[in-house]
Amino acid sequence: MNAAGVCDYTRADLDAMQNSSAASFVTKSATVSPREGNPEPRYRDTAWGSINSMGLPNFGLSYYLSYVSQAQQEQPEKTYFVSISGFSAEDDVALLNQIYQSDFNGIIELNLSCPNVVGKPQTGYDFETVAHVLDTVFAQFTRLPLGVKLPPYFDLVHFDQMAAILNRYPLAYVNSVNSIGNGLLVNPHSETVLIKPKHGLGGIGGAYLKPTALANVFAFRQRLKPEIQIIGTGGVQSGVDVFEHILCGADMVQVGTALHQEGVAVFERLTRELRNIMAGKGYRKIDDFKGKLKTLD
Ligand code: RRO
Repeated sequence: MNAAGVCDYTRADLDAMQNSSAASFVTKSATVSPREGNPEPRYRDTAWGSINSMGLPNFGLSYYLSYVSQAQQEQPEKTYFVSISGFSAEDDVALLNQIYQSDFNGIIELNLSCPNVVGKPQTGYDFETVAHVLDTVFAQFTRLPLGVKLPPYFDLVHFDQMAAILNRYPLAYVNSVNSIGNGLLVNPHSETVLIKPKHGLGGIGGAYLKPTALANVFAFRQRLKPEIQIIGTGGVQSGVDVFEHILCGADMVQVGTALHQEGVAVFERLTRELRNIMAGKGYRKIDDFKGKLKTLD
């Protein structure tokens, strides 16, 4: 499926996802009120990936709920994801109230890792706030499955600490990872940055991100209780990348930068390439290799 933020902003994007061979889709992270986001240019692809500082542009949660409501009627066998991104626990409660008052019957993704709203730190790096948000959310909202989108972590102690917090809640899943926040890509010819907001700093996706994403999927699979599933996101450009994410423990895989670069045809290609890898190895089902990465010790 798509990673939140890619091919999920406008009705045309969502139509393309709905008509693609992706198993599901997630809508752009939404706030209560529509947001224009940061000034353009705010997204650039490069040979190795992408940089973005979109700044959470979205048409407001009700826009996405009404789109999904119709999609649910068209393809009821499909499971849909709606992503929300409040700026506080109170915001998240308001967003969840809105979802619970609608006819939405899919999965909620709570984005704890938007790196691009100036003055708003990434919640996922503030462990006390993560616990406070999840305490608040799960005190009131347990009917619909809810997962969290996390930023990448880079320290084993942080994996331990975050997993210990996440294991306290009835989370449906953890999605690792969001973009690496506040990287900088430079054009050496023009001697300029590539995007306008934040003096050029932005979230890094694509091939640059894969080793970090795989490490996060693998480290969380070792630490999270088995009921919490894992969505692997980051650097998925080929069937081999999908295979590696699943080998590290991903139950599902999302595509961001490659979807932006290639369009929804990417899903058929990735599926075909994954099937070929599995056939070559004699694997008949995902469970034959999921989470079975071997270590050298
Ligand atoms: O909109 C964005 O700038 C954005 C978001 Br909400 C996010 O979660 N991750 C990202 O790379 N960009």
